[in-house]
Amino acid sequence: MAEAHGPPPAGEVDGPPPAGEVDGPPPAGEVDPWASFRSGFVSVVGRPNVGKSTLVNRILGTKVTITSPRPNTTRRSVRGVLHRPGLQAVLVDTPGLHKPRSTLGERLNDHVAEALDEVDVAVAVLDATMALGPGDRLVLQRAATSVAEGPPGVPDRLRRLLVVVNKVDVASPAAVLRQLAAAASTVAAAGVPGAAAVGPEGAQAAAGAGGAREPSDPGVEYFPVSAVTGAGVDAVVEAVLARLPAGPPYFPADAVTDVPEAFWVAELVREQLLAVAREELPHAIACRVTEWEWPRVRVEILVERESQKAMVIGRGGRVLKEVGTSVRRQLPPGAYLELHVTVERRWQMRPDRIDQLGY
Ligand SMILES: Nc1nc2c(ncn2[C@@H]2O[C@H](COP(=O)(O)OP(=O)(O)OP(=O)(O)O)[C@@H](O)[C@H]2O)c(=O)[nH]1
Ligand SMILES: [Mg+2]
Repeated sequence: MAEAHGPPPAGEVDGPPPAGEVDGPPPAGEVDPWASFRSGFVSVVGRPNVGKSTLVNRILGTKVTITSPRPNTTRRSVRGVLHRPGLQAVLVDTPGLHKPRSTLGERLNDHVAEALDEVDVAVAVLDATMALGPGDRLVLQRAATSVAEGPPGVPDRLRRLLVVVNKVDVASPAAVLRQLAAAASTVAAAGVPGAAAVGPEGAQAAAGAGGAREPSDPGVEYFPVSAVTGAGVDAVVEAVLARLPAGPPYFPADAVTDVPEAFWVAELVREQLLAVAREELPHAIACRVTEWEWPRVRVEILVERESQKAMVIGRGGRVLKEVGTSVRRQLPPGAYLELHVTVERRWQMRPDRIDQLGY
């Protein structure tokens, strides 16, 4: 990536202003400027490594969240804002829901639960190349329950669940069909009110051009897509936008993400390290900006063992050097990165350390 994508400089976006307060409420008697505006939070959930972050970046057309072939790459919810005339969708990329083996893992799952709380649209992502497993079923169940729970009085609440079968570029059509059908049966079996109307036939209909469903089916829609090639993604975007409820913009018109610049730089460093990492190393790595005197930025890289430190540095510092070069390419010109590797045993078990890292 040749130019800096992603968030604006630190401090410019401090998260969304309270609903309705973007330009202040209209004085009594005046027309509400946001009366016909529609907006909402769209949480993208799924097992680790199914392609959630790749999909979010693809939908936004810019990189706001890091991706890698390693599971549990995303460690906190990242919000990216999709602007359309009269519409604003806040896409929430979440960590992969998994069986936690550390305090960090529990924290990641907590982020998923939070993102599904009071969500406007839930996008459950599955990997077409892997048979539907217990983890996927849990994701579908949680997402279906979440959209079915609220808000009260909204008809067709399950319409707010979109199921995406991703990686169709590397899966056989038969595998894609199987996954769509398995997802639909799971949703139907989830015991969520309204879900029974969705059957495998609805999912089979969806296997054609993106997002088709039975005309009589009031519920969930299914989308075969490739987040990498972009195939089928437009249909997901259309479906998301069509489901946004009435509401004011949550972010200013020029906001792309709520990720602070310092966190973003640390994430870019971690992304490059994940690209070269092996075995147990991905989970052991954490990055944090410890000094920010732009253009000089100091990033601390945490690992859990001396042997991992050696891997991250590489022979003669080769790995660190490559990482620095790749990250600098994605930052504004002139950035000077200082990368320091520190060993800290069991940091993944320490809530205070996890807080400090921003996960
Ligand atoms: N072939 C193919 N690969 C994909 C597709 N989408 C994502 N990937 C790859 O799958 C891997 C995981 O992608 P991510 O977007 O990081 O997955 P994630 O679901 O965000 O993973 P976690 O953050 O770990 O939960 C990366 O190597 C991606 O390049 C796709 O549509 N096709
Ligand atoms: Mg991710």
